[in-house]
Amino acid sequence: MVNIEQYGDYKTSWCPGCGNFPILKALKEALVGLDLEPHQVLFVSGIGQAAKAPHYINGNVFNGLHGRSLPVATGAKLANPGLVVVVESGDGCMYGEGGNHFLAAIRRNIDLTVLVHNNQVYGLTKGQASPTSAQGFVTRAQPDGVFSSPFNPIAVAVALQAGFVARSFAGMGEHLVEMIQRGIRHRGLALIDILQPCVSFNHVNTYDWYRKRCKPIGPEHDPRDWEKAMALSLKWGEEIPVGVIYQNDRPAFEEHFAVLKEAPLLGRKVDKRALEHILEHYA
Ligand SMILES: Cc1ncc(C[n+]2csc(CCOP(=O)(O)OP(=O)(O)O)c2C)c(N)n1
Ligand code: SF4
Repeated sequence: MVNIEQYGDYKTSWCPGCGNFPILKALKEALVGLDLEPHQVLFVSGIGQAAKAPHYINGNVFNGLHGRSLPVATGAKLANPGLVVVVESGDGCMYGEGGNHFLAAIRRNIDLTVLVHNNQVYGLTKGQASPTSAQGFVTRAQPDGVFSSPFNPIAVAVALQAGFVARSFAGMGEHLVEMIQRGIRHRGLALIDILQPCVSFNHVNTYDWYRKRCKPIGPEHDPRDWEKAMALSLKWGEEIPVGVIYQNDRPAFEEHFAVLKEAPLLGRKVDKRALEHILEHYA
């Protein structure tokens, strides 16, 4: 049996009270609950406070460039489909700098679990607006308030028929553990947008603000009903639905490759003659 100590307990550089702490705890609990050993998991991230999460957990890690976690995670999953690949990102890293990769990964439906620590702000670079900041949100860089309308990651993911789309909140530990576990079990791309208070640079969307608004989605919602999921994805304000918003069973990207059906690419020997033949062809 796997235990939580195997995932380590590290000193972090996060501010006391940051919403990243409960997300990291929930991730460890989810992995332990699924009986996954650290060596079976690859954590991939970009740059930002959220992207530091893989530094504070035992497992395989690739820390890439800002916004570039998904291409790395895709390559790793194709090379070794047996790995559980968890992508950890901030909202800026995923929906801003990595926006196009986000769209491509959803369309491909790669079997990745994408955890977005959504604090509606750029935390690491000291509080500029992010793509999910509300209109009118005042920062030192946007003293007159944000002019642009916020990016709705849930609506975009549902519109593109992502494999699994869920929302949770850092202050709802058990709910978050369940969402992460369901995301990991899902074969295909699983997006879990996690509402994460940033106690230093977002004084609007606080723990209390979310606690008053986050409402678990009831059993009356069928996540396989795309039109209802689309309508639910647009709900935000006095009531914010948390839970599985949309799910489907379309094949994961890696299932389309005949070459992967034989065995993972990882560990295969290079056929030198075939390689020489290809190189000669392009010489
Ligand atoms: C290409 C590129 N652009 C900008 C930066 C500067 N930068 C580093 S972290 C960051 C914002 C991170 O915000 P977010 O992804 O929301 O994560 P958080 O720190 O809030 O967890 C920015 C703009 C960078 N490192 N690389
Ligand atoms: S700046 Fe915000 S997101 Fe970054 S560690 Fe501090 S509270 Fe967390």
